[in-house]
Amino acid sequence: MTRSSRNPARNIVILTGAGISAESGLGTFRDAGGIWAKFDPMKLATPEGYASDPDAVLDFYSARRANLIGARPNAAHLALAGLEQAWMMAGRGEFLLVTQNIDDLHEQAGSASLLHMHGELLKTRCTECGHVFTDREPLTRARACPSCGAVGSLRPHVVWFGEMPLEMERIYAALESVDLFVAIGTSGTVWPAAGFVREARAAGAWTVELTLEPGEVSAMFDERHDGPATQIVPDWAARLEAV
Ligand code: BV8
Repeated sequence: MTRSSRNPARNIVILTGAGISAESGLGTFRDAGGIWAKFDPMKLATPEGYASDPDAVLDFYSARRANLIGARPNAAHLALAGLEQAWMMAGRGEFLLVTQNIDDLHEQAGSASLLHMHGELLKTRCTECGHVFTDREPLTRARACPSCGAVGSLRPHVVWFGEMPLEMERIYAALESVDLFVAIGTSGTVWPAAGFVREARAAGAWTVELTLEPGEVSAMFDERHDGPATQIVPDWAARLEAV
């Protein structure tokens, strides 16, 4: 199959990163003033960090969880939810939204065919029994697991550095038959997500990147659009719906 933006795409995979939520007031990671500029990810987003100072890690995620409670989806999130509905109504093919983000703004916007490869900030996991539950409360070591009753075993249900991202088989299966791969608001810094564009190209897909500025794998994309997500994503989605 020739790689061309002209083939009306059937199977689409969209990968989003922190940049799509930036205009909803949630911090990115590597932009100036980003989260990792203020906090050391190796101390706060690794199993080793959690083992050596659980209270510091639980406080870090509790603060991000509190910050998320008031956040709302922006025009870019809403445009992707609208594109998914149009795609499914037209019976065009498969639609999968893979997000690296741990916020719930895609859900709030109405996205349904969605998976969080790095977990979810509003979910908590028990390290004793593995129970995962929706949780908007601050995380502390004093809390007990609602399932097994263990105390001091709760952690955020997010994927830390060195941990296996979630639903990788489902993602790689989708990338094997993708016609159109779109990365939105991600710097292409974190693996294995940064390598998805390579899998998509190997499947013969047309690849598009929509971010504020080029990132670490931008050269691998067939097509790029620079700008704030709330401006470039709705325009891009509207053009795609019209194809
Ligand atoms: C793993 C959850 C084994 C926690 C996060 C090669 C292969 C495999 C692994 C590695 C490898 N090399 C190195 C590794 C290890 C590591 C890694 O990638 N390290 C990096 C730092 C080099 N990877 C891992 O440990 C992963 N696990 O590898 O397991 C394995 C191997 C193979 C296959 C399976 C398993 C686990 C990584 C997950 C870590 N957890 N988050 C938390 O959030 O606290 S990662 C964290 O950074 C975020 O979740 C986010 O996903 C990620 C990437 O950040 P971005 O989303 O891209 O955000 P960033 O700030 O970087 O960029 C913002 C972008 O937005 C920019 O492009 C900017 O221009 C743009 N932007 C800004 N404003 C706007 C905008 N765009 C549009 N509009 C705007 N307004």
